[in-house]
Amino acid sequence: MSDTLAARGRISLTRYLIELERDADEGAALPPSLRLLIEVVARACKQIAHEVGKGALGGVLGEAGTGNIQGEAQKKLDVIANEILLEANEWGGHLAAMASEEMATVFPIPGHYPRGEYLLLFDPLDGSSNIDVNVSIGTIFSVLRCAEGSRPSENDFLQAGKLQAAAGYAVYGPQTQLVLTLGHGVAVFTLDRETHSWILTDDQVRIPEDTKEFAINMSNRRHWEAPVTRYVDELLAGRTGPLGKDFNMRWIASMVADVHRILTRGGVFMYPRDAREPEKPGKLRLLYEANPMGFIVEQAGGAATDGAMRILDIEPAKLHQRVAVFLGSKNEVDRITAYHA
Ligand code: AHM
Ligand code: MG
Repeated sequence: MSDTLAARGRISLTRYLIELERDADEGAALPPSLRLLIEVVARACKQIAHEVGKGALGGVLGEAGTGNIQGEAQKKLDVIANEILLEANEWGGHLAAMASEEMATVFPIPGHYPRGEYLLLFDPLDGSSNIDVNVSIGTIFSVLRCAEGSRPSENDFLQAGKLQAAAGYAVYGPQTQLVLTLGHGVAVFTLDRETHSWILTDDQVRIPEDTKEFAINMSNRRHWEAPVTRYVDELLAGRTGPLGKDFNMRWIASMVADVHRILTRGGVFMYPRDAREPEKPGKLRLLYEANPMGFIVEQAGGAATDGAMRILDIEPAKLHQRVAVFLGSKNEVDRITAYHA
């Protein structure tokens, strides 16, 4: 730990990014407009954290009374967080357009603001079912480059996850943390609630290759496909089964919180496709959830697949495309992927 950047003193997110911007050595310097983008998203996440923290006192709990494109009922905080991210990001000149899990179509930057070279995608409030019960929730974001030229359309967003310029999430839990990758590892910042600044607390995040912990919503067992049932049965068989060791289970029902635990101490997260909605391959969204989380997990030494292929290699066909997700400790993700073969 003593050799990490985080251990060398209080390094703010701004300083961390400025140092990456100056880092011309490896030809991998962070472009100033991408730095601005990350700073703006991080500032918006602080504002969302503030709204989340108000709870019943701020009237932010409960249903919004509207539905999103996925046919899911929106919570008030889904809508509030979406608005915060749009307002924070529309005027800075760093973006060409945005897309959100909570909006039917893409949001082009209004014509009276300068247009930048990036596309921002987000799940403004992940883990919505946990809002009202005061369990960790988060914001997930992904950054793509935009082809130059005409007004961006949905097509511009349909890029494989391996092309992401950056990805991250904020987790609103006992601590508020921001996890970020720019393609050179994963850094974690903790919100200092006294100074309201993001301070680097880990820049050497590594997911152990082996694990004894898994995460899946077991209530869907009867709807799973055979490889998933086989694998989970083996996990449950523990020491006396083919895997030869006991496994523990956690399921928070906030992907951000489950992934955050896996980044911290390892584990395997699964949201398989199942027979409940046969036309939809899984619950989670490729562009707002699976791609950014897949990028982060790989950058921390883990793996992410849909059972058949690497998440980051999937060519998206639709903005709100869904996908099966297996991610986390490499050896277990490899095993479940092999079971699908
Ligand atoms: P959301 O973005 O509407 O909150 O939905 C995504 C969430 C994930 O965070 C979580 O892993 C999953 O849905 C939980 O689903 P379930 O309630 O089926 O267990
Ligand atoms: Mg979500």
